[in-house]
Amino acid sequence: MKKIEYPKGFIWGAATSSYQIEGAWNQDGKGESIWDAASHTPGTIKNGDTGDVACDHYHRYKEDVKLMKDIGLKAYRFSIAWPRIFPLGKGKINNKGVEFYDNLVNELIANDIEPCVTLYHWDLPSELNKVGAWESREVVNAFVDYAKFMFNHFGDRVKNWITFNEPLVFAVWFYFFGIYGKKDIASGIRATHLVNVAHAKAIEAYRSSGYSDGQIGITLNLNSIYPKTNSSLDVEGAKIVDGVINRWFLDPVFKAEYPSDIVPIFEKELNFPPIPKDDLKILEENPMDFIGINNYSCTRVGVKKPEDLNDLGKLLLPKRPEKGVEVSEMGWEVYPDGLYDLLKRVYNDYNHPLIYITENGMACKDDIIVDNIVQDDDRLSYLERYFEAAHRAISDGVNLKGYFVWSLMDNFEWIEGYSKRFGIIRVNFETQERIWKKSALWYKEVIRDNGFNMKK
Ligand code: GCO
Repeated sequence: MKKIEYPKGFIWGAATSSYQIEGAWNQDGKGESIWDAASHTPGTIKNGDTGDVACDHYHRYKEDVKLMKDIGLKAYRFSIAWPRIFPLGKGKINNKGVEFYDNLVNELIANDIEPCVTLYHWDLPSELNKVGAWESREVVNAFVDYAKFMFNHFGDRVKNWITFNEPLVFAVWFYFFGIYGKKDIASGIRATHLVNVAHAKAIEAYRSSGYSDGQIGITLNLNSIYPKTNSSLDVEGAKIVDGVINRWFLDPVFKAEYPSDIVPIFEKELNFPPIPKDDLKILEENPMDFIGINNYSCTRVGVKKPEDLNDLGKLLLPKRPEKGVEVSEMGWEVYPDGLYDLLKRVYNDYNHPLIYITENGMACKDDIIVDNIVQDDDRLSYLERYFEAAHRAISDGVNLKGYFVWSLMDNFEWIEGYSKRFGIIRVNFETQERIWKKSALWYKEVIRDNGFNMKK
């Protein structure tokens, strides 16, 4: 048994996002988002599921905050549905939507739970999709106006802000899969740059909002990338994949530049245009306070033929792990050392930033309920091992200040609908009953003791 203790004041939290839990998709003046539109399009989501009701958190937020309090959470990461605040993306404000988040934030604070707000977790107002989504500077400006409103209205109570959640997913994969209405990866790669501009401009707006006692950052989904073998093809392939999924997102927000080995590939393959110098200047002048990392797994790259190195699609498309490898229900490899390597790497390569793990967790089969407790031993074991990996990184000097488990409760898992459960609290989607899982009971003890005894 190994005793693991975290630094004093370590922030233990849990995370969710608006579309995945709120429901009330068209209530109290909320506008339509691209996820309302997608889930209402037959054939898009598994089993025809939608987020129309989801966890009904919009009506049950008090009960949910009480659960957070019972678990002992120090912080709660959630996102704002932009079309609840600005139904058309810009212009007229919807006061009822603002009121909902006022109530939620006040309820959290009354329970000593620190609110951590993500401004954008994918539910773009549909009206802004009509003007070009993330390929359009009009949308960048609308985002900055929305952010300004949020800082001014909530800045007195909210001290932790995240501009964007996972640009790789919403600015690349969504274009690839057609969530904005067209399937075009080149558009997606171009969009990543405008997302970075929007991020930097939002930071600029935050700094001039007068609330200088808070912090603002971005959340990236990052993975450790490993070549399958030591062959030069695998090593070269892993370097390109790392460039595209990690450095392409880290370099601009930390160094105001794009990776020099990837730019020529994108220029050649995807017609990526030259980046305006003024945009890089905005990034340079508006550094962030912290980096949020979402990590669940790792990526292994094997390349068979030299010409495959030029085939981005082939290199990047996720492959099933080899037989015998431990995987989650999503098919993602369980590899805690990947998180350890990642934390060390980001810390060392990007000038020792302040880091939060803003998401980590596991989907697993957890249907067995004994004495009203869900028996999710696999998730508990996963969390224990990932927590230990994070602790090892802290012991090595990494400035990791907090850990947000994904997710507080089972919810709408995007195109997987309700078929995958990530919660530490079970949601019965028929009755909306919340049921504790073993992992939540264990997490409660970890938070209470600020550590745990590692079984192995
Ligand atoms: C993401 C999102 C979450 C997911 C979670 C599990 O990473 O896709 O931030 O909304 O639900 O990661 O897939």
